[in-house]
Amino acid sequence: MGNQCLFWYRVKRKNTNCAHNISVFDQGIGFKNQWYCKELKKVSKYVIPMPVPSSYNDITQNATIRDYVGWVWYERTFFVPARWRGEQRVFLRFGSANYETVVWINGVKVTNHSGGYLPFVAEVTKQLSYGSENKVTVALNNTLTPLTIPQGRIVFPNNTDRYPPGYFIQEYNFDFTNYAGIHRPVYLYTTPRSYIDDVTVTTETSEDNYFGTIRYSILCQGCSKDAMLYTDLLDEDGANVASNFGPKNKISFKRPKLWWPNLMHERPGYLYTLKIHLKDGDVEDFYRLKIGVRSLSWNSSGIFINHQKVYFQGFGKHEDFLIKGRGVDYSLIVKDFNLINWLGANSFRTSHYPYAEEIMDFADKNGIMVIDEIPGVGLDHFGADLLKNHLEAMKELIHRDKNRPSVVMWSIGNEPQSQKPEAAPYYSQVVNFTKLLDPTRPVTLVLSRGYFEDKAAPFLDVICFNRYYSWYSDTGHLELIQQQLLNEARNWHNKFRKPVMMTEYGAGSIAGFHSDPPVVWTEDYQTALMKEYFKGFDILRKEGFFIGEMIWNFADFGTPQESFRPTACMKGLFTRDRKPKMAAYTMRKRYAELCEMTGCESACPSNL
Ligand code: GCB
Repeated sequence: MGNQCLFWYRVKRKNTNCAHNISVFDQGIGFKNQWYCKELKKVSKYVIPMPVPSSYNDITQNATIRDYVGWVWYERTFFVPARWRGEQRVFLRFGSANYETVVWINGVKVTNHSGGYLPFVAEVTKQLSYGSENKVTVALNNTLTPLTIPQGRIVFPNNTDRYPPGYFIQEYNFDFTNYAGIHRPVYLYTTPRSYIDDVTVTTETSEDNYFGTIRYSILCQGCSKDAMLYTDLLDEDGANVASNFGPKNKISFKRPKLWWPNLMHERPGYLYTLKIHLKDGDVEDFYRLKIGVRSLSWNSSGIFINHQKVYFQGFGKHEDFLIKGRGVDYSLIVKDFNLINWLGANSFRTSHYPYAEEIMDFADKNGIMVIDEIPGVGLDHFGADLLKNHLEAMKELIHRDKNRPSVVMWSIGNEPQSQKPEAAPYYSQVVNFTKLLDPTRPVTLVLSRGYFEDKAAPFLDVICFNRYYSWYSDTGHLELIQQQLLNEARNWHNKFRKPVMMTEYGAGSIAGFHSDPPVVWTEDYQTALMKEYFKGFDILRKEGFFIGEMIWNFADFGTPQESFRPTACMKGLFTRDRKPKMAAYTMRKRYAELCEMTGCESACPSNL
């Protein structure tokens, strides 16, 4: 099955004037009537073509589909060649689908998954018909509840004067559109009977970076005890650098070509290939994994890569674009990395959920450091059931991204109600669990409550905080930014003795709006505000504990309709369709100057 395939898609019920007066209680109809055993177009006339990968929200002219909450059904047929029968195993893999997914092959349930942003896979060897047509059916539900990650709730207003019976709304604690659909590629792939299922790699370098060490551990499925594993390390030209064997071992070698972040070296993002060869009787399997050799460490005032202190200059992003919503778009990925380079950034945060693997591959290759965040955004209560789902999401994320050199920090969430006493045991458990799975990376949680009330900071390695001085507070008063920024950043550090970075600051601007002196929503105000922050950042950086600045946001992005949002969140350096605002030029200049101050001079844009 190709990855740009066309699914047939059906919403449970056709258009009513408002999406929200569909009752949530009769949404089991597709399950009750076993739609997975039928052809969708035979059970309903409301079947429309729907691309995959894509969000379904903005594909049609129908506001009901845009705002739909509940189960939708996808199906498509595909041909499996006869030569696939027999000696191999076949798997079906979804890059992601938001949020609850159930999958059938030829009417037989093969898997279900909760969570909107991480992959899931099912073995389908036995369910497929070889040498003939097959059918995959997917039921997908985007409803967010107090137990999903992220949280949401379905609210039934009880004012019958204002709302019809059964009317409900989906609420959630974040401002980006909760796009729904099969967002990432769907693949059918094969493996031999016994195969290499997983590899875990960690790397380190000696103090002087003269020696590099790669430790690996290989998980083999279906292998006999006589199975042999051979590992070769290949450089970017395919030349063999070193070899070893066995399921768990290390490779040490001299003069490694290190993985450096952009701006810290003239050749950032160097990747080796770890080529693993399994030989189990007459069965052979090969697995090629791109790896970067780097060391990563941290202390109370900084993060160090290859023993050099890092200063983050980047932004928060979103997976967001016109028409496709959150669907993977290869052209957009390459465009965004061109813009990241043009800006002279060295990092971004995957606000507020894990991004597609295709994006992460580019970050690895381009030396862009990533703060890898799970969708724990805006959590406002902290029970055991939620914790279970939170840990599961963490586990899936680390499983997916553990070998990526670009991932330099795990973020276990964004802006929770961390002043609540229950936040302390909750986040202490999430941090402990994360460290158990991966002790090699620092852990953060992006905070928005005050340093004086926050209960989660003691467990974190790095304090990341978001603040909108002179935008959400003291609107229009640019003259207050420096004082407020300096006080708050210093207080975080003085109280917790950890490195501090600002992961969100910014202002909305409507491209083309200007005024002098600046007023809010103009491009002039957005840039004037940024320049005030820059002054504060420069002072803080010299104090030693302040390790980075990430503006909100890389580009404007889609939000639910709100009277204070002029069609989207407008805090982007770029418009939603990637046209630079004044702020993009201001940032480009800032990042070039910062590189001269903190980066490797010969790697700065002006010297390349
Ligand atoms: C925040 C959130 C981010 C929002 C931003 C805003 O603090 O973390 O998701 O988009 O504010 O623009 O309000």
